[in-house]
Amino acid sequence: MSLSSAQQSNLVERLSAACGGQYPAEVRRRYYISGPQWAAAYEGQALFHAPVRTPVNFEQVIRAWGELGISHWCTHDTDVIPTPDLMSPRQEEIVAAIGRALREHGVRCSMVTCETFFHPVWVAGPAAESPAVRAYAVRRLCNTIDIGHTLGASFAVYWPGTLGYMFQGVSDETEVLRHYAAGLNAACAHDIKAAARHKRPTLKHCLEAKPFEPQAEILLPTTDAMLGFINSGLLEHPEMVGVNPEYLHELMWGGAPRAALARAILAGKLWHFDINDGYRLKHDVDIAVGLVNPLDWLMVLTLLRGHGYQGPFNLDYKPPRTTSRAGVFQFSFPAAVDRFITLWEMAGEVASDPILNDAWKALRQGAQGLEKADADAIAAANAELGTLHELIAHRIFQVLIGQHKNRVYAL
Ligand code: GLT
Ligand code: MN
Ligand code: MN
Repeated sequence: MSLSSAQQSNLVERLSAACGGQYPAEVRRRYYISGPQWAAAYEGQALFHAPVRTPVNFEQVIRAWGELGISHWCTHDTDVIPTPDLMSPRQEEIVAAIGRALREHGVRCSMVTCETFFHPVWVAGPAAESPAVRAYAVRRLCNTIDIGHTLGASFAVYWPGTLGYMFQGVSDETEVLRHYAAGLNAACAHDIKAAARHKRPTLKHCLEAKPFEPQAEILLPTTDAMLGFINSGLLEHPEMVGVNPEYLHELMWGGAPRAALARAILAGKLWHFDINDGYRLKHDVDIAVGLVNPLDWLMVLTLLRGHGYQGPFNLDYKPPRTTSRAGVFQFSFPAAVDRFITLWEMAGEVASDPILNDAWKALRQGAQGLEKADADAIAAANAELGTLHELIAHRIFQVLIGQHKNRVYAL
């Protein structure tokens, strides 16, 4: 028996009532969650994939965020302004219309980002050999900053995309990185003036790394590389520049996202965070947060809670191609938001769990009175305490599945 299109929609509606997100919009609005224009508008296209969903515009996305309780919206310049209209009177009209839509639907713009990877002008990257390309890149960066201030954004994100190469020897890596730094320096200098003009603080400029794609080799492939670059001496305003790690991008190179985030926290540079999920050493599949690695996500959020992370959680995931246009708003985004909120609250339970706190405290204290002891004596005195490592892992799994609150299973 085949289901008609209307029957299929009814079925999806019925099932998404059970698993498509349950929290009221007012609850969702308490969290600093942002939804990107490009994520909602993604039509399913890729190198081997034709688009499967119809286009949506910023009015539709901002309205959906308002209804769902996704408090913030963010965008690339060209997600909303066609390239030929950038820096033209048409841009002003579009930006004004975005401002009206945000006000009407009670959504705020958190972040703007400059697309420096899609249009043919960027074939040789945003820091290309050609001075004309680089001068154009600077105009685009400055323009994006102006749009950000006009819309009330606090962050600018830079994913350098094609900053890398297909063939060695075409360019000198040190020179490309100097060019890239010059672009950021121009952006920061412009921001200082733009912020004064708008009587606002400067934006927080956040670098986002991705280890593979769209070049064969990437010059700044990890968040650690970005942190090194910020402190390389090439930036004129390193204090204005931080990082926007993406969970999956750290996993893609085989790293531990929680450890990468810890290093950014220590550097005082964890300002913005792209939340999603996926698999190690694979493509940038941008699956919704927690669908692949829920335990790891619980631990990531425990770390961020413990360090008082205050920045946005940006839903940089792509609803899969198999999800219909209606499904994107009906359950894909609400379910992702609610899973994030659930994991965040569970992270609070991990942090305050009495059993875990007993174990952590005992481990931190360690065996006492061993100031003058030798290696064997120290090892022997701590031998039983080491057992707590595994116990902690068992307990955290219990929190993940609700057993710490006496959830039981049919046996
Ligand atoms: C692109 C990339 C994302 C970045 C976006 C911001 S563009 O989709 O894969 O991870 O966050 O430029
Ligand atoms: Mn991202
Ligand atoms: Mn990604």
